[in-house]
Amino acid sequence: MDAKTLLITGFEPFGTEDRNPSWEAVNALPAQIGQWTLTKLRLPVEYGRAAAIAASVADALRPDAVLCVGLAAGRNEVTPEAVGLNMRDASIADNAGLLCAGDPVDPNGPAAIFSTLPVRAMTEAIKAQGVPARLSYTAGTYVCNDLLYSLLLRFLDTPVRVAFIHVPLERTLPLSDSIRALTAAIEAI
Ligand code: PCA
Repeated sequence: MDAKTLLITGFEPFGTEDRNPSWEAVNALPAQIGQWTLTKLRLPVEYGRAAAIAASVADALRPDAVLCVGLAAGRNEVTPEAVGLNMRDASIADNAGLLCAGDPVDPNGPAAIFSTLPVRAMTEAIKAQGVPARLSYTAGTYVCNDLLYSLLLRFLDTPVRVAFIHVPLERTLPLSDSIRALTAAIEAI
């Protein structure tokens, strides 16, 4: 099996939560999963800046794939995301205080871009581990979607494939299940 490089990102805490299970789960992963060597990156919950940091690390690392992970507080399943949307719209500001109401991520970009990793197979692999999962058709319109859309646009027509997985709160799904889900998803890439 060919050795492959994965850039995997999680987010710092935001809103009313003082921990973000996306980073806690990413940080707990081993350095190697199957054929994948992982580089882990913790991102700020800021429109634009999270994607700029991830893109600059990816430019230096030249990974085969970028897998971003975030918290979806209202969900009780692990949800790989099928699509990134060209919209910023949320009732809460980002961690830099920026509030967005229907703004584009990129005024010149397409309305939406499909994920370029096999999100359906990743969803099935998570379910096969006994962890609740569902393929999601919206990553929301906050910073997670901003990151997904920006990276999909940045690496469109390049060999670098991109996807995003939302995990629930730790009081909804134990962190150990989110860690198992991410491991299964990476093995399914
Ligand atoms: N979840 C937020 C942003 C950071 C995170 O972990 C979201 O779903 O947009």
